[in-house]
Amino acid sequence: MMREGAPKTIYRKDYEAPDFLIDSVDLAFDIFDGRTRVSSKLDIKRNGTNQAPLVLDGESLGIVCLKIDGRTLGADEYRYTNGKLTIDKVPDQLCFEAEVDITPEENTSLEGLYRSRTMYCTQCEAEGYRKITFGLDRPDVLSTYTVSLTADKDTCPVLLSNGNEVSRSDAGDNRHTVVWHDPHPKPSYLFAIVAGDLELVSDTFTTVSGKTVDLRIWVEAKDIGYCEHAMTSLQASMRWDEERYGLEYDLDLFNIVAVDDFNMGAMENKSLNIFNTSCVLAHPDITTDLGYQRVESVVAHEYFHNFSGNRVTCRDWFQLSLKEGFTVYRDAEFSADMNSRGVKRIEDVAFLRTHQFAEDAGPMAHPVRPDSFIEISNFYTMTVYEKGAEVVRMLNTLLGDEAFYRGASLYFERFDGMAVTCDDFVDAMQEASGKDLSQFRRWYEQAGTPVIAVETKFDEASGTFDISFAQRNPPTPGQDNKPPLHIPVAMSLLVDGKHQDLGEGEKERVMELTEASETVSFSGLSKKPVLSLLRGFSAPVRLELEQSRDDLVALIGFDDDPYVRWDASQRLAFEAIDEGTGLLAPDYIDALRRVLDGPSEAAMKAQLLALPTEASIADRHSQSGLVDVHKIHEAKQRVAGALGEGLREELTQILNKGMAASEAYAPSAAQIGDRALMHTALNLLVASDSTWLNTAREMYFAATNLSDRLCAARLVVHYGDDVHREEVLQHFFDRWQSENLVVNQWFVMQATRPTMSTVADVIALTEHAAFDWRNPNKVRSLISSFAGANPVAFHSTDGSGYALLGDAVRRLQSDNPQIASRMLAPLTRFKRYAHGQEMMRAQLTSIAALDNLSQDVFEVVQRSLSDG
Ligand code: B3K
Ligand code: ZN
Repeated sequence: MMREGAPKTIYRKDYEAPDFLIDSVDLAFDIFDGRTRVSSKLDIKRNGTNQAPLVLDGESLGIVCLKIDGRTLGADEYRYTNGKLTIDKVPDQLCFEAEVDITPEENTSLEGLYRSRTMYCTQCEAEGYRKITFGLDRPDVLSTYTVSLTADKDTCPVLLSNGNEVSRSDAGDNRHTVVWHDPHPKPSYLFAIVAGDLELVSDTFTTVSGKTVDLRIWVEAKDIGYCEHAMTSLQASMRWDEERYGLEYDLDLFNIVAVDDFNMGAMENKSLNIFNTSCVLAHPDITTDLGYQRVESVVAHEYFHNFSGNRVTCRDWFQLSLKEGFTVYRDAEFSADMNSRGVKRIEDVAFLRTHQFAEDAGPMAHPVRPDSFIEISNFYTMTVYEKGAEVVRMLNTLLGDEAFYRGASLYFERFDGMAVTCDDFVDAMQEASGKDLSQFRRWYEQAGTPVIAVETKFDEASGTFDISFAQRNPPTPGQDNKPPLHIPVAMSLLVDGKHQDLGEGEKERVMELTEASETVSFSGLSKKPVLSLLRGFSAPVRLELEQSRDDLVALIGFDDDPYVRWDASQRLAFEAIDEGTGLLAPDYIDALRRVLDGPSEAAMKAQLLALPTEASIADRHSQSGLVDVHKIHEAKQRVAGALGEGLREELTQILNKGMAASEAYAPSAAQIGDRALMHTALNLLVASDSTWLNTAREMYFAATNLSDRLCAARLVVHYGDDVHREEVLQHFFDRWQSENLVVNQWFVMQATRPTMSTVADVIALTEHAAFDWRNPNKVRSLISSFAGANPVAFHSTDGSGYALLGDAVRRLQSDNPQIASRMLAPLTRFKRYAHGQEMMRAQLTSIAALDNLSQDVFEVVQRSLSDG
């Protein structure tokens, strides 16, 4: 269902404290097949002195009865329109009661209370609570909740809500009731219930002070064998938050429920986290290495929200990055500690630079703390999450660990149980460190990716090296002129492969840029140094820095910063790809050969060897002109082939060693690195000579885990002949059709085949029995990976790829506005492309003309069409 009423822009500057607060909420759910009755009782008090009417949020609720202080309201005593219930004259303190009917079975938006396969579950963030019952559905109204659930004993044996179980009783008629109470006041967006037929995997965690916490993971019976990794990840997260931030879990029970139909990855409801099955289930047969790491990081992310988000929450949704940016930073540091720190950083930087930079350069660009929105669901973005995490990382870099953790502790103590702002967070950091962060706050206000142009000069006679920096902040929609930001730039200097002493024994220095242009000098150098700049990717900026091929080769070989090494190898790859012939300079091949022969860990070798994604090449090209995706694809394939050819011996060795490995599968950092390197090797070899597809086919049939199986299958499906492609696709489906998550990968592999005929294949697959428009994972696997990760097919010259996406959005947009709106992203950046702009625009225009347009899709389409 769409929101009622015309789309309305909401501005951050218009924030006002609520007119009323709710101390406690009593809810009773009476769940029947086809109808759920929700009874609520709210203890409301006026907040302040104005005599404003009581206005409660509530969307599409079937009112059965409303009462104030025990008296039933007549129909003339309230108005219920456009999602608001208004009662004009109310006392300063009152007990409001409502009985409403809702129909979770018909809720296709997957927001509010809905049904997924064998269970009922809720998703309230950001504004789903109002689809369940009346309330003040805003994050700055915190209440304690008591929740009673009544349902059929056979179909809903498990009844869960937040907090602790208080009682269970027989309700007659084969029904039962369970009552829950959560002692921690919380906003409505953290409320949750689950009712269904679920099985349990349980374990415990003993906190630092010796308290035993019950950990329960609830899944459908068929998935009971897939919970171990999530459980270990949860325990590791709980320990990490104690050790790193001094945060000890605050209840005796922590639940995770796995749900198959879910709009995003997971949700941090207080003590009742609800997860997309794709982010919690794991087993070598159904989960890739990346999948294992994703489960670990999402479990940690949601757990970490218990403090950064739940105990200290957001005052309003403009502050979303307060909880999301900080929590992404926390989970990234956790994953870095659990796996390879350098490789984790490279993966995150690659993602940010490719996807967040593109968002920041497109029509949806917005500050980490947005100034306005129509639909808040559209602002769960890479800017709010990933760039927001970079902003917190920069604070850590500027303050140093000690002051940063003091600032974090001050923040958690001072604002415990409160709903606060990004400024409150920076205030705590500033107070704890004594550092002036006034200019730094611009990172929250200014959209767009800063560009730093760097020039260097070496004076041989005096041994002086000057580095000058010029900072530009390009215009974004609604922000034309922006003052300079406070940017930490970590650097070091190498001479003959050695990091130089920059004074007082320091080998790395963090420079703090604050001006539009500035210069630093280093003297006493015996030779012109090689500059190692933006170490650790110390700020989310684009660097314009010319370095010679020799310098880049030296950085790959000798720098001790994984990001700088990787960036240097990417730059050599970019040059080779842009050059276009597929003839590779020997220094590039030699540099990579030395990497492969050298001591780096396997995962790092794989990163250094891997060519940039087509999306990141496109982003780079978009800086200086229009993007030609077909040309990029061909040029990259040629370079891949030449690399495979040039390194054939080394790659063959890696592959043979990998295929002979007999260790039992483990998602350990070491094994994951070995497999990544082997897969990169096979990819390059196949690009160089298609007879390697025979090896891929062998690997497919011999594989004992999904990572190997999928790497091999993908190669055969993408590059093999029709016979082998069909053979592998059929075999894969026959073997794994009962595993939803594996079938999703089967869709992805077909949707990303880089050829124009994929358009027809994807259209045909939407009719496949295993496809389901109502399941977001299926839609993402088939449609979003086609549009987002297959530029060659999506940008088919006849426009059929755009039409496919346009049709999918038109089909979904009123049933599930959130998914439809997210899916649209690849069409919104039409201005970047050399071809197809008009056809992309036509799709957007036709979506804009729909008469039942959801406000989610409306906002994205409108911003895209009015850009520039
Ligand atoms: N906080 C949720 C995201 C909710 C998205 C609502 N449209 C998951 C997370 O970031 O942890
Ligand atoms: Zn989050």
